[in-house]
Amino acid sequence: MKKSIVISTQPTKFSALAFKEDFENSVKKVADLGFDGAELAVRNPKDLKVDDVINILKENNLEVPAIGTGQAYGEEGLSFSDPDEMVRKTAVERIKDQILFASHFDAQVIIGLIRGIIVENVNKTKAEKWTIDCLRKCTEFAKKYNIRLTLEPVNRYESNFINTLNEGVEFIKRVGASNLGLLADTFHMNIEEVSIYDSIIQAKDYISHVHFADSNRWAPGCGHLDFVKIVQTLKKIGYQGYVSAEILPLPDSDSCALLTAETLNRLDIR
Ligand code: LER
Ligand code: MN
Repeated sequence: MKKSIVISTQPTKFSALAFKEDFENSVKKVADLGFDGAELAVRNPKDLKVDDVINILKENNLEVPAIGTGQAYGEEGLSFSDPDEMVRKTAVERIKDQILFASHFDAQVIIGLIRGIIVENVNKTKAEKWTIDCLRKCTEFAKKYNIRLTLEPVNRYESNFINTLNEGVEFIKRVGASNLGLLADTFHMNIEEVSIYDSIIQAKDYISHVHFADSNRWAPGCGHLDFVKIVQTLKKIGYQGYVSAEILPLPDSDSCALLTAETLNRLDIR
């Protein structure tokens, strides 16, 4: 397993980001702390100087395991389950741009909050079908660039569908794309799963990326989750990908990143 932490390439209102200001400086700090990679949270790749981003990561010897895409939902309302066809189409176009951006790093593209919520008076079956159609369009496009997408179950307070790992697996089966995996986020799992460990084991063939945050979304080690057991379970299923800290910048960015690095080293993530 390898370790990373999420850095936003621009300021944003999404709170669970250790770093969201001064991109270059944040990348340097993450490299100095010994992380193997930096997951990038990107609102719109078209707003970025892509060559500069590539160079900064290269100079600091950091991989990019995944690209987070939720800001397009949080800040622009783009989503795969919106009743408005134009909104869904724009969401798909945005993810295609994210796939092109991800292809510079061989990163996975996260489908988390961008799936949206099933809004009032919309039939659930219909909204799921729209979401599946969008996911099929994106996975087809991603195949041309050898890029994987990773579907993230999130807790009930952030979306009203795909909340558990098992619901994620069932959804992935319905999409039927070989390049769609599952993202297991310990913060959401703590709210939704009966057993974090059993659900990891049951979803073992699908998990392609992992987000780490403690029960309070602080750095791992700052809440009441049993990360020793979580890591043991990930090792048991033979997970060899990244664990990426998606955490609140508390008490401040530098301290939460340091706490994360210390905990992940103690847990022998390598
Ligand atoms: C949102 O809470 C989250 O965990 C993100 O990774 C989803 O895009
Ligand atoms: Mn997450």
